[in-house]
Amino acid sequence: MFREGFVWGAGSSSYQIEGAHAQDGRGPSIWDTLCRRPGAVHNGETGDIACDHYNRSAEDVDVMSRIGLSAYRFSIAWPRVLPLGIGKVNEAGLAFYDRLVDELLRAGITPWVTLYHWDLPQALFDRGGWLSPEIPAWFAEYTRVVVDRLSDRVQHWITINEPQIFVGLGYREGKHAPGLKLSLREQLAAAHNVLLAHGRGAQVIRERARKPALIGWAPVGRVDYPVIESRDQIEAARASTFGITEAGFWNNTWFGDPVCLGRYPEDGLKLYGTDVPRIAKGDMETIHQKLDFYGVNIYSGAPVRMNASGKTENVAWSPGVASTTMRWPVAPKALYWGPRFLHERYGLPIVITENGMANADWVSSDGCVHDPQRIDYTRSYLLELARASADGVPVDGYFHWAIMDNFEWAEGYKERFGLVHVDFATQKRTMKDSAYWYAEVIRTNGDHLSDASPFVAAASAAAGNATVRPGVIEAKPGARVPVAVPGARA
Ligand code: IFM
Repeated sequence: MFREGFVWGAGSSSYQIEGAHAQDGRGPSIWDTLCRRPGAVHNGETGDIACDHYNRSAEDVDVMSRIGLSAYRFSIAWPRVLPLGIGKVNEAGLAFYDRLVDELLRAGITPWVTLYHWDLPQALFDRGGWLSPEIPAWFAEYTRVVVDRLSDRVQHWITINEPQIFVGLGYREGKHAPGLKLSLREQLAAAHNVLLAHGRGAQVIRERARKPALIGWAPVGRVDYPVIESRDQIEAARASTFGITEAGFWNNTWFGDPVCLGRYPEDGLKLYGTDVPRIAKGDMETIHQKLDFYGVNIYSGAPVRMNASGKTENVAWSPGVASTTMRWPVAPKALYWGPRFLHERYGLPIVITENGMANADWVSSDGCVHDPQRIDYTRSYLLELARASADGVPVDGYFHWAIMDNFEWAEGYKERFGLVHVDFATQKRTMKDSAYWYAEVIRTNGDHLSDASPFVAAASAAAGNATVRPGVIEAKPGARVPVAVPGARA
């Protein structure tokens, strides 16, 4: 179903789980600032404490080990390492990531490091943030500090997470940090600087990494998929997936084409017109660095159909369609068509860097967290990913979002995405049924997906009935298949 050595992971990001916002010299980020703006975040919640992962990483790695993860994706907090964004390095901050990497490696879990997952140092925002032409150089300096420290052990690097979202929600809609509503011209200038930062970061990793580096990024993937899988309907869905039809950022190609093809897409250039930023000589070469995998975050998708007059239209969801507590429709086919379209356009192996769902989970009276919806969601998405793999798409890995419940940005703590439940009052971790189920999927390299009614078994495993799923709870890190190197296939 999945090739040997497939990477089975889960992910997180620094501001969403670390807490310890003022500990050991960490500087403030734009999210610390936004959280203090009245009305910006649900219930006025903040990431000050979050999952307190900064002080509990050993316990958290232990849980990852029990699930049997072959890889863990986490991000580095730029302001923890460089409190002012550039200049003086905070040794205690770097030492935290040193420890975390060592703990992971000891547990047989491969670290996948994301350099930027939205917590820009406030000091850099005060100097212009993503609008400053200096930010690619700032990002290169930060990357150098991290790579020099961790690349003797870390080989998997993700430069930037979801540029579409942090530029779109942060600089266009004002819902995410830094909470701005700027003109399209300014939004596009910020986006161009993000792309340049990605390129500079990739260059630094390639030049300085002490072990062979595997570099990718993690944009979000908008997926329009065909309801009828005929040749012309597939082409219509592909065109729609890659088209830029509105002056926002909910698209793939404004970001993916420069990174992978070295040019902005024609339809975007036409639509954005005079708002397109000045492209200096050498910019596109900087942005267009060789990547080893195309990471992509996919949660949902949209069914489309070409009508009799040749126009592609969205097919309306039926009333009451299955959806998550974020109200994102459950659309497993996105995990077939997304990877396939992206691989066919960009020619890179695919890694699903995020996929998962928010659910109304709580600790039941039996002490377990029963989340059959998450099991069903993940199972149906993974079956589609397996289909993509069987059809020849080189899919190298899957990272469930998230390893544990965490701070869901403007939604605060009300949306739970984790495989592991976190009681934010006590910091108690409880593996959800889905974590036991995922452990079995990992242990069988996906064969367990063919069990069409895994819910009862997962619940029993959660309740400690080890006879139902022997080996799951006690799964030892050393017993798993070694992590494959994406791209090595060629
Ligand atoms: O929690 C976020 C993550 O930080 C970025 N991708 C989407 C997730 C769910 O909204």
